[in-house]
Amino acid sequence: MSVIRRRIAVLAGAVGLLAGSTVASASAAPPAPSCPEGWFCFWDGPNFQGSRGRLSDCGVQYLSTWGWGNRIESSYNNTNRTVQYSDATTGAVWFDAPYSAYGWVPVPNAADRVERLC
Ligand SMILES: [Ca+2]
Repeated sequence: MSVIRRRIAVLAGAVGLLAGSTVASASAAPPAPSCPEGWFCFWDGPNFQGSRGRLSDCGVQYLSTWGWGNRIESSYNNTNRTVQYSDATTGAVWFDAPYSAYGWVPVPNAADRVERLC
């Protein structure tokens, strides 16, 4: 009889552990957007959804060169330098700090120029 009671106690403990881990994963922060170290990435949709583009070079690049003009809605700068986006039509300019993610860029679907400041 005591063996059975012990097994029941072990089972109850296992169930408690499972319940605890479920609660922990539900409250965990969302995973970081997928973008390799040393690159800056951008997405067609907000919150890192849809197609992803990525660049790494220093200096100015025109996004239409890569088919990315006026498309970007979220971005993640996984480099050690600031990345500057701008919209030639309105003159709007915004910055992605090093190692920072932006689920919604300040001016969506407007960036046509990007510059990694090195
Ligand atoms: Ca878009």
